[in-house]
Amino acid sequence: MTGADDADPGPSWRLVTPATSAGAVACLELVGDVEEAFRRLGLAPVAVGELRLRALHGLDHALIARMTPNLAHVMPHGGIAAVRVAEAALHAAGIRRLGSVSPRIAFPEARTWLEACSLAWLAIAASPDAVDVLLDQPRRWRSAGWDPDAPPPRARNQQDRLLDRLLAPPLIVALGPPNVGKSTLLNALARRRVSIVADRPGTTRDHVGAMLDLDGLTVRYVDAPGIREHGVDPIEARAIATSLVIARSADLILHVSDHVTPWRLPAELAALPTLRVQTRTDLHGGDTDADIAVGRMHVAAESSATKLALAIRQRLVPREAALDPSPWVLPAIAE
Ligand SMILES: Nc1nc2c(ncn2[C@@H]2O[C@H](COP(=O)(O)OP(=O)(O)OP(=O)(O)O)[C@@H](O)[C@H]2O)c(=O)[nH]1
Ligand SMILES: [Mg+2]
Repeated sequence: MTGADDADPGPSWRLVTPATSAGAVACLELVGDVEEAFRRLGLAPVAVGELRLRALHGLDHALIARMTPNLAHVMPHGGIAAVRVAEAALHAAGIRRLGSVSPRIAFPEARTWLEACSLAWLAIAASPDAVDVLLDQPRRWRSAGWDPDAPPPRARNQQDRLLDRLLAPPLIVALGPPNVGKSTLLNALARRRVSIVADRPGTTRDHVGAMLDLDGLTVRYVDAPGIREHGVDPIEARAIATSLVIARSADLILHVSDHVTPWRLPAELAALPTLRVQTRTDLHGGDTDADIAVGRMHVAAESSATKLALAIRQRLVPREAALDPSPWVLPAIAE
């Protein structure tokens, strides 16, 4: 890992908070020659360890936190337009934009390289369950006799890649024939009405996406239109085709059908990890070869939704993987 300011002593910056969604406060990180950055931005200096409110180019006020000689956080209001204006001011001041910053620079409070990497991932990890696992890494590395300031002594393995799903949300796509309760499943998992439900085939015309917390694992969930060949207009046919393309990159396909509507996954998806979900067991009874059977599903149906959430979570990041005391070789943070 190299510090962003190793090669170039001039100031640079990166956006820490997301560029495409609004928040109460945004965070822009100044790296390198921070004094020079303040001067170019027309800001009065802020000493190391100080937190100051400063007018930013007459357009907003920003809290400025100066952590170290070569690191400061500039925190204006977090509206998308406000951040764009701040970005334009940095650009006009000739301050170079970076994709990311070495964790050792971004987290000066970290005592080791591993601690810095864990904190860097903690700042952007998607799942609540990532917190405990990341914070436990220094202890796990010590128990394994690994040096927290040296590259890990083994390559990343399958277990590491499973845990990566706590950092970036895995993709789940629910596929099945029309009118078997796919959208009802999404609403029950989300505990709110995200997708329209009706007792008629073709209710979901285009795919519906949602971020869900399934027992501590954050996932990207896509509810697809019912897959059918007959009685489909060209728009629905395109929506079905798009869902099948999205499904090709799924980490898990939910193969959803009820007892009276047998259905096969399209051949091109057959090799993907699949959880077979049988729905509407209260109407049509149970089956034998499904991985999980659910019935009486509706938004308030806690027990079936909890059972399904646990089953999905277990397929994607088994509890045992998170609790396994062996160290996690974290993915590299792009620099
Ligand atoms: N009795 C009962 N009805 C259910 C259950 N789950 C869904 N339904 C009903 O089944 C019908 C179809 O549900 P949807 O969730 O819209 O089905 P879908 O698979 O999304 O349908 P398409 O979007 O058309 O593919 C609705 O009337 C639901 O209320 C269940 O567990 N029990
Ligand atoms: Mg639907």
